[in-house]
Amino acid sequence: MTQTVSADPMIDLSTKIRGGSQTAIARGLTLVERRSDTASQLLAELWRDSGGAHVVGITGPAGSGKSTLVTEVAKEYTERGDKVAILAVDPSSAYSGGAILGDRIRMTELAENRDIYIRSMASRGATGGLSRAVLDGISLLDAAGFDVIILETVGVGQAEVDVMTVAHTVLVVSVPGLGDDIQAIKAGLIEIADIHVVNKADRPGADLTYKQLRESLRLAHRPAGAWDVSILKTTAANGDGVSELIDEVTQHRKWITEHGGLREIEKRNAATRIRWAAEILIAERFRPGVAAFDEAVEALIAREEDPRRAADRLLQELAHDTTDTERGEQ
Ligand SMILES: Nc1nc2c(ncn2[C@@H]2O[C@H](COP(=O)(O)OP(=O)(O)OP(=O)(O)O)[C@@H](O)[C@H]2O)c(=O)[nH]1
Ligand SMILES: [Mg+2]
Repeated sequence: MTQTVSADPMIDLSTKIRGGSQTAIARGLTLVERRSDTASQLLAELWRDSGGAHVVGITGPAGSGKSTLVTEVAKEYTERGDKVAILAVDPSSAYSGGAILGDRIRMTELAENRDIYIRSMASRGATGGLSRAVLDGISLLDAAGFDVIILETVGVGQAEVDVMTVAHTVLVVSVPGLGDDIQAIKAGLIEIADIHVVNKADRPGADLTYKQLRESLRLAHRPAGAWDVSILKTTAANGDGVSELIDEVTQHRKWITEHGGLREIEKRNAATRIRWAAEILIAERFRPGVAAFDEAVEALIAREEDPRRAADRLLQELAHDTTDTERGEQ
């Protein structure tokens, strides 16, 4: 049924996205970013076809070479036969100018490569809103057939940590010479890394940064049987270490697949999706102007009903409505 082309524009768009059309993907991501109603319909169409991609998150301080590294990583993946999507996320609109500039340069470099798709997503206010757009964006790109989706965030802060929770493998980039301490440790990023990358390994001090990271990992409490967090050196500027980094990401993917970690992330993401979908359903019905809701408001004021009972009753009515709608559609 999902394969049929119909008059429904969302089914039509989802078919094109599944076929890998870059124009359709861009349109879909714009809908997702705007969080429009049509985006939910589109994602419903695509849901069954998503779930196969490996999501790699990459974060680290500004200027550490994330974009350069991601570009090299993406190119190397395509040489290995994989299709790669890059989602550059900017949780803080204050930095978006720089990110957009960097991405323009990169987009030009990668424009020739049909196996790489690149897109920026900026914050539209609420952090929660951004996480949602990111998760939906990932599902869309996944359904579009990308094998690897790289999620890149600018800067180091709580918003980056939040965004990274959706990734299967998290890379944290450090660079030599940013001070006595490693930025990642200061920013509390050490806990979220599956793989540490010391980029700009061509610069003096790379060995010291490496040793500091190794020491902090040694001191960190690691639960028994947990993934052995690795530290790799790269020089994104010339591609050194990129191949080894991809091997390590592949190794991590294999490890979490075998040890239940992947399933844990999938469970967490699925739970989030259901809660979000429920929130949308409720927000649509639990608002002034919806007859049943207005009646409940009056009943509460008249002390004929208590809030909990009213909410319960409205939820049950909502459940009946939804079931009816679904039957009607089939
Ligand atoms: N020497 C050296 N310079 C590098 C390396 N990787 C990146 N750079 C340079 O570092 C600068 C910043 O690189 P970006 O890739 O834009 O860094 P970023 O982390 O994406 O920066 P933001 O998006 O602003 O956070 C650029 O001038 C790069 O050319 C490297 O391995 N060695
Ligand atoms: Mg960048």
